[in-house]
Amino acid sequence: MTIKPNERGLCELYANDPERADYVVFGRRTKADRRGFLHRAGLVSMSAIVGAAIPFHANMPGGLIPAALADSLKNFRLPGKDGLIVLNDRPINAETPAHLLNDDITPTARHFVRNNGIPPETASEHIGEWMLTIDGEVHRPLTLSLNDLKTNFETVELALQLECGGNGRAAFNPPARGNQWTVGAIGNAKWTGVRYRDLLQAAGVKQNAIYTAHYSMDKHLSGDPEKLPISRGVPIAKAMEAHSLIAFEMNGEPIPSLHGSPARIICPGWPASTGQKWLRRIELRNVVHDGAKMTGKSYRVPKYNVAPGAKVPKEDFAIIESMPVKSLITSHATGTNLKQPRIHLAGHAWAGDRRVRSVDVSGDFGATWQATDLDPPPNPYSWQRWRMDFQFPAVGYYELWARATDDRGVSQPFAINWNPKGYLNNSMHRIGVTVT
Ligand SMILES: Nc1nc2c(c(=O)[nH]1)N[C@H]1C(S)=C(S)[C@@H](COP(=O)(O)O)O[C@H]1N2
Ligand SMILES: [Mo]
Repeated sequence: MTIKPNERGLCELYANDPERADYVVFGRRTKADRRGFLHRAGLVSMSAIVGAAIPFHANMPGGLIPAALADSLKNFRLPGKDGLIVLNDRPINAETPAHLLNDDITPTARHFVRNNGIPPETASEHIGEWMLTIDGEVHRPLTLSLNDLKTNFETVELALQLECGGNGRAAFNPPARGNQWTVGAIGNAKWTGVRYRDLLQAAGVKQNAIYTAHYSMDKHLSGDPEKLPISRGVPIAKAMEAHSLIAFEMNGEPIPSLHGSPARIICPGWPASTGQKWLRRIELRNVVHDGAKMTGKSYRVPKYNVAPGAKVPKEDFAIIESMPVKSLITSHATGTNLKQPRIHLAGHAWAGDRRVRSVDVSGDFGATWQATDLDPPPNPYSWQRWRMDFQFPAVGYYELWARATDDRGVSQPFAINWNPKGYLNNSMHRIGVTVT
């Protein structure tokens, strides 16, 4: 038996249904026959997950869950990534523990990954053939090579926050289906590319255009060529915003395959799903785009607050635009044992389309708050560093809570704002530390 195209990822299978995972990997014929053998497709998948070839694979008995998989998903390794927690391997989804996000510019090795489908083969030899089409409600449809992008338009380099709309979903109760992101589906890499609006202006936006539609080269998990894994878009005004990019470099290198080579969109401050990776076509439309993951309840929340577990009619959902104000403590990890009562505490804060006005920290479960020093962003839509010296009054266990406030005065809440699909959880980040 080979792995069906729509089979769940092996990580998820091993976590939830080890019997079935074993069947998929070892292909044993009956449940009674425990001694299967690792067939080719199984071997390829298993090697990919454990992160290396398995020299003695021929000796592996069926029913043996490799220790690296049996222990927990945290042992899965993604090539090119450092310390990420893999939530799923099909499609690949991995988040970054908060304490590994301490850099002002997130290194590529620590930037989360979220795929909805099967990434295309974008080996360097194909990049010369890559073309981007801009069509639909435009006066002059364009077809541009990577070289055209680089030479015919001004190149800009910006630090941009990219956060998955579902970041924080793991805290929802009742739980929401989907990747159980904790806090690490956020990154702030340096992106180089051209302004989305420069391309649209070159094509000439027609009066009746209201929305963009993004199309890419990745395939639907089912393998069905008629289906797209994701095709999102934004209102024309967001595409025309000076910090929305068609990027071709991440942290000074060509965008790696996992992050959408050779070019992708970044609409910073909005759910990162608006940032189509492996971009091939932008269509301007005279209606709100209705592509994959635009409709139904995808990337939408109820227009009003609802009680946890509430059933909300489809027509009461609205498309998520700006992400809410949020912050992380990144200088120390939960579980850290501190040997001195005074520490330098730091992290980042961001607020979708807005700027962060202040970040406050509490060490007494929210009874009192202390202001932190907050840096301005190096450019709009970058996250902002906050820092402070924090003094613990005595030895013991403490929780440190961080709460950011945006430039309208809106702060992060204590409790999550429940919604059916588990989006936009911006409740305060907490870490637990001991002082001895
Ligand atoms: N083509 C394509 N673009 C995509 C996706 C995808 O599955 N396919 N996932 C989107 C989602 S939901 C997120 S959160 C971001 C993640 O970007 P990253 O993997 O570079 O962190 O890419 C977005 N762009
Ligand atoms: Mo996402």
